[in-house]
Amino acid sequence: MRFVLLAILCLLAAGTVGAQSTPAAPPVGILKKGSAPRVEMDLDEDGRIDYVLVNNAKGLPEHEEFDYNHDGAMDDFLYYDNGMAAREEIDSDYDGKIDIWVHLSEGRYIRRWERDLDGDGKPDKFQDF
Ligand SMILES: [Ca+2]
Ligand SMILES: [Ca+2]
Ligand SMILES: [Ca+2]
Repeated sequence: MRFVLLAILCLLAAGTVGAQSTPAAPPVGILKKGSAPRVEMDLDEDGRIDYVLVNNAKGLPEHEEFDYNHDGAMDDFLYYDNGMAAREEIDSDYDGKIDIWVHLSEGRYIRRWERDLDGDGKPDKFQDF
């Protein structure tokens, strides 16, 4: 479910990067190879950024951020390693502290997850796969 949403967001983000000919697109200069373009989107158009994509110098995704409840604070952070999703950190109760960590292998298989159950920002429970 989350990855379906992610795939949609990736498509949207890719569309934004590709739309360089429209006046609203960022200048071509900051998207050139070797730079680290940052894509910010306001998907619900409330004036607050709710999606961020940062690419590394090779043009591969470095990390993504999502604001799922649209309160202006990011709740889901996805970190990439060599262009593949490696770790996802989620603030599932929107209190500003990460409480779910998901470690991925090969960009999509869940290798391990951790949960913070008492709200101290540190994992208390984990499961390896
Ligand atoms: Ca928004
Ligand atoms: Ca939020
Ligand atoms: Ca939390």
